[in-house]
Amino acid sequence: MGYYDADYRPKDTDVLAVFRVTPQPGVEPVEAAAAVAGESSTATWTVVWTDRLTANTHYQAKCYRVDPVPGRDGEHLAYVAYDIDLFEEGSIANLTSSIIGNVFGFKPLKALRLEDMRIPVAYVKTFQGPAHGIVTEREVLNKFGRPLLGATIKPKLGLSARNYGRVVYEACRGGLDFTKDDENINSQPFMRWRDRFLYAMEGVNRAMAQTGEIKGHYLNITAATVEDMYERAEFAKELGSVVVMMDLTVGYSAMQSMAHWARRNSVLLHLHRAGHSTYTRQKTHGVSFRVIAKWSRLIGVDHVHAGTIVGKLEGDPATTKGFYDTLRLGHVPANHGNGIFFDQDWASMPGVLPVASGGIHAGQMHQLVDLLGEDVILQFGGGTIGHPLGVAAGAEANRVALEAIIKARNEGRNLLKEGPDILRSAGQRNR
Ligand code: CAP
Ligand code: MG
Repeated sequence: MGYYDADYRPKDTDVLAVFRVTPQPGVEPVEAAAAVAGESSTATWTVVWTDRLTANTHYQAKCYRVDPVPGRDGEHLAYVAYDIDLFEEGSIANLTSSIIGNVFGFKPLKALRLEDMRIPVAYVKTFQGPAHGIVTEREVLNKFGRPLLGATIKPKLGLSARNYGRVVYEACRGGLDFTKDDENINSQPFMRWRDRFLYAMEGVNRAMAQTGEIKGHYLNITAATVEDMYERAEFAKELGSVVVMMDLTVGYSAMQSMAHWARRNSVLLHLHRAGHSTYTRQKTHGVSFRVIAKWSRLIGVDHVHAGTIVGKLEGDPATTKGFYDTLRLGHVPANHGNGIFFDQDWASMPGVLPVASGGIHAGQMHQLVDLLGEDVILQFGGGTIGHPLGVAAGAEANRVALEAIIKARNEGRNLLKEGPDILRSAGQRNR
């Protein structure tokens, strides 16, 4: 029906996608791949009379290449090109309704994974991108040449607002740049959102006065409705917060609304990728996080969680490097080793600060800085609040470890070899 065309040469303005397709037994890979192209663009399950009423075939997505995956029985990589006319300008909801709308439940497929996308410059330019970006954020915070440090307040749920504010204060005065609400802290009976905002900001303000540094607490504005989210964001701004936070669970349109709000109000916007593993983790089905990273940059968040390599959560170094490059570089070259299938030109769209978080601590600082670089936020929740000498001591340990590692790095020393020794000597000096 025209959805497979091996001679098609993608145009510079086409949106490209690569899917890992595992057809059902007996289904030809090319047939399955063409079905993916059809279902994610114009097709229904049969030929319809009205097909002939559309002006021309450029509305049909084209699968232009299908490659077997070496060593992975039954898996194929299918490359699909979509004409830019198929998408509404500046709408992730519309883009995703096409690309991942129906096709993942398709019967001829045993499994399907969206591995990567190339967003053409013409379409990139219809999105606002990060409200601030890495350079502006550093200027706002007056912090340069090192990763930023944060901590998620723990336990996740159950603290009263006043105790919560105490932890914010201790962590910020001890040396962190940010503290953070957890993904599932919204407005529960044990701590309503206004109380949390008031006590957290009191902690931030006291720590700023004491240290002379700019500090922030990511106030999670995630709520049942976008109207509630606006109300919470406005209150955060009124209290002088430099940053607000939302969870991926709020959905693409709510995230785009909040990104517009953040830009209009000059407040940094942090995105916690809560829920992503339900569809990013399986290697043959779902959506790669690298695609979510691209959508997040288009949406216009300033921070997004992007994995750690070390720590309690799953992640391998090459793939994680691919996520970080996708978020930070202006032009991302294709690199199959890192899971990046296409060159991506961001057309000067500012970068997003990746956040490394999940079971990490000061003892891994040399690995974290070496693997993730300086434009990153390192977040230690348990790794700050679990310190045997208290919250402020935990924060200080992280700050001292980071500064020791940055100093060694600036002196050109090998962190991965020397890491623990550098930390030990910094610790002794500190004592
Ligand atoms: C980390 C964390 C974050 C995860 C998110 C948690 O706490 O608050 O939500 O790191 O994962 O609830 O586990 P700790 P990711 O610092 O105490 O481990 O960054 O991969 O999205
Ligand atoms: Mg959390």
